[in-house]
Amino acid sequence: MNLTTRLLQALKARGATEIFGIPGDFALPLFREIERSALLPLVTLSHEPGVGFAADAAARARGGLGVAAVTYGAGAFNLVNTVAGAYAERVPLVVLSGAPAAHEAASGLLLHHQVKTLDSQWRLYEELTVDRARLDDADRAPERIARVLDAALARSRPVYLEIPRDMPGRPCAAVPQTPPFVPDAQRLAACADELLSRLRAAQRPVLMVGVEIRRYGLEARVAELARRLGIPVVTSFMGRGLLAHADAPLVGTYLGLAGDPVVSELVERADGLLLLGVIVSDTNFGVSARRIDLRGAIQVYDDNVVMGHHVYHELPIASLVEALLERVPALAPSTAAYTPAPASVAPPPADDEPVTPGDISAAVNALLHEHGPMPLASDMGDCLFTAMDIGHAELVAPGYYATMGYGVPAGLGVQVATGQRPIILVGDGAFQMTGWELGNARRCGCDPIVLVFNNASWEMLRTFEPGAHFNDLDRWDFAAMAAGMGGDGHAVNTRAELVAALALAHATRGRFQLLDIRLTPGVLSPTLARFVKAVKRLSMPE
Ligand code: TPW
Ligand code: MG
Repeated sequence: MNLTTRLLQALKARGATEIFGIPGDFALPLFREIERSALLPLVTLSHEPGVGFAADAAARARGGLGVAAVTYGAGAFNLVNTVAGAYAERVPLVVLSGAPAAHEAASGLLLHHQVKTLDSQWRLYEELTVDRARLDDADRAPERIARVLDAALARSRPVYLEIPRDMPGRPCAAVPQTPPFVPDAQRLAACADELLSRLRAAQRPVLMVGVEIRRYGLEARVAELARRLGIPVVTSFMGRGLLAHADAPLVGTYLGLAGDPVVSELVERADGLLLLGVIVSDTNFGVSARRIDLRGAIQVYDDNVVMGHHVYHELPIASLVEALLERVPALAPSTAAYTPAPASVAPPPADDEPVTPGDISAAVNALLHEHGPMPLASDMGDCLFTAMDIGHAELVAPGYYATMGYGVPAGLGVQVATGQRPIILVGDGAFQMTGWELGNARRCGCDPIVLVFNNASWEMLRTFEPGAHFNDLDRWDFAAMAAGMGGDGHAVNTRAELVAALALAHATRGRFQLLDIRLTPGVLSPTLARFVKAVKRLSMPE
């Protein structure tokens, strides 16, 4: 077997179900072997940012590795922002890049796609990945591939493999399995005991879950732990959608002043706040009414556990959760003192009023209530805050890194990897960046429902810079473009049209359905309106 076959087997064994990519001459031999081996389907898109976002969302939605394959230089540099986002948001994304062969590198000529040196790309990726290897030696390739892919999974961050173009067809041995890391048993025991005694001493303990519990496949175990401990659970902003299908005492999502006051009160008044896999970022904690004393909290993140002045290193979250479960017997669950208010499921009135973002969340809530859950993929913009007003659905979104352009390719990634039809939420500005990837939906076997928040504006920026003209966009006719890309477009101006178009879109399978929802600039979702008010209040001196 050759190097590509061995690589694909190793990717598959680590959860990958497809490869997103765009070829180039340095990557042609790799793509040729990928296609010939037929081990993993190759899904080509139009632009490398789409490739990166789709692979990232595939990994988030199904677990295991996401894979993006590109050519050297122009391809790999085009991918950079998406890998940065995956690093920031803890996604095990594997970048496969073609590269010049060793004899070409020695030719003395500058090679096309080269920047400063032939290593410029490698050095740039050092900043974006937790491990890297150049597969320029078929004998050493198996052990390098194992080390790099297992680092991606263990640390839940991107990695980089550079494959010189004379290598993909070389004979190669099988890729070994890396034995799982076993943490120090005494340290693990001491940490679990201390953590539990702190929680038991608390009058008002709260468990906040973040993205790590999804990345490490721990949702069911964490739900079990929460039930046994009998403590209320909230998700972070970025963790929205976690535990959506688990039986956990889930109260809601913590959004500080922008969110449900019951949840905010619970978190901000907690005297034993356990942050399990939560990224302690401004998007998760920036708009708190009362500053949360993180030194009083228990933070489990990135293989470290921090409690007060005690720090336990090299304790993977999965081991810790198991150690806690061993110590907390499966007793009758304590009284569930907190029951979230059921989300309203009434659709907006079918009248001739203009649509607001709040009408969109209401319409989606009604749709999901009637027809069952669908995963959401959201871009950055008011659409992401609208997603917070949609009942507890699975969600992939760039909640912390906050890059635009994620929504449409992420929706394709979700459907390719899980087979589930998604609802994509995207602003007009973000659609202008990567919306064209919808033209690939038919070929990928995808038929997402795409809700374009068309407010002719970079509205989120306008809220902070109200006087500026540079945030104005033209009013693009996205509905008219859909047919040219192989989908159906629906222009939506009124609430009656919104309800009707959403029902029709849901009933129509096999083609993407784009609702071009014309919004009035300046009209925000309820959550974004509260968020803006909170940011202005917090940044304003008394
Ligand atoms: C890759 C900065 C954050 S939000 C925003 C910009 C330009 C406006 C988004 O406009 P859109 O949505 O999509 O029409 P809405 O609801 O606000 O009208 N470049 C990148 N990422 C980010 N985050 C920016 C710029 C930004
Ligand atoms: Mg907009």
